[in-house]
Amino acid sequence: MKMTMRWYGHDDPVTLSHIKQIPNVTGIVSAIYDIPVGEVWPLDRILKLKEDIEKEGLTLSVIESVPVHEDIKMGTGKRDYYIKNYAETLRNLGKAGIDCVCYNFMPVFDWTRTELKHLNPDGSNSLSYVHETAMAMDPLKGDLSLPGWDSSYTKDEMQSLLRTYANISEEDLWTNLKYFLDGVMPAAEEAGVNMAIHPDDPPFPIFGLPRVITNKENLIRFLKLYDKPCNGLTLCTGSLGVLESNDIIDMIHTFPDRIHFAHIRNIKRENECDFTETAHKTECGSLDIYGIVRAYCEEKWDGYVRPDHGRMIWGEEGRFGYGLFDRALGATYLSGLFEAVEKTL
Ligand code: DNO
Repeated sequence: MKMTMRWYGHDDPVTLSHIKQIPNVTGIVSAIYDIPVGEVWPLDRILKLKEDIEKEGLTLSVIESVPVHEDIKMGTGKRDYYIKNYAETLRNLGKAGIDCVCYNFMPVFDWTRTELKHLNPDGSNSLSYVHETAMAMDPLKGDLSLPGWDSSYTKDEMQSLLRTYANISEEDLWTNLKYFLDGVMPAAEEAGVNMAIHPDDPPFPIFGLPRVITNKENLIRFLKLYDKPCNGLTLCTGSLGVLESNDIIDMIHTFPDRIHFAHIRNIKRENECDFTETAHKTECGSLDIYGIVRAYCEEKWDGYVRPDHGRMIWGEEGRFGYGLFDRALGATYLSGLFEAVEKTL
């Protein structure tokens, strides 16, 4: 396993030199944030990002994310243009030596929470989600808590997207996903890039929008849509783990060769669909992080790992879920678990 940490670029209050000081973290997960969704990432911009990271003695390991344009997800007439651009971006990433790209296929909204500063009993803050609260929110009024990502849609754009999606069923989304895979995967394979789809977070439909990357059955269906290693997964424990019926350890044993990227974090399930993000350690939440690490080790899995959302602790302020301190604790805890399990297996 290769331990990495997400870095949001030069505007990130967490710097590369901070990250370099976390033991065992050698890889960076990042992206180019100022290129409009759907446009080609030029090779020189990718090489510059890589160089900036290498200057600090780190490696650009994973791109998270190359976002998928809504026209592709909706299957509109403009999708071929965006698919061609996406494939070109993958070719450029391959030329720069990048071998793993994370993306998602969630309509309109990426990860969604209802509270960004949920106060935990120990005085730390973390993100949380209460389904009833989410469903009472109106996406058109902009009263959603959308951490860590910027949808950049105006009210009119959002209205028009939601209107179009009203006619798109789950099956339509599957069809559009297959069309996308058929369009980009040959380029990914040729460029030596493993694509790693991120599960939907939370893993069920919200605001009436379909979501399909949600459980084992659907992951199997997804992998069969383009049945080659380059069509793989980001196995995000905190996203899939919201549903008790999702057995993460079983998923790791079912498709170890198709998991290219592991997001490992813990959550505490509060109700059927509600949860709070916790510290990474097993006892802090509902997920067996030890068992998850053990499963990866048993499979002799060698992909990229990153600690995921951290709580805000020790008075840190910053990007929700992506502060330095708790993610550094998470990385260190995970590295310790991996070392212990690997040495005793
Ligand atoms: C949240 C992240 C997601 C993820 C995208 C992948 O913290 O895990 O925003 O980057 O869904 O495209």
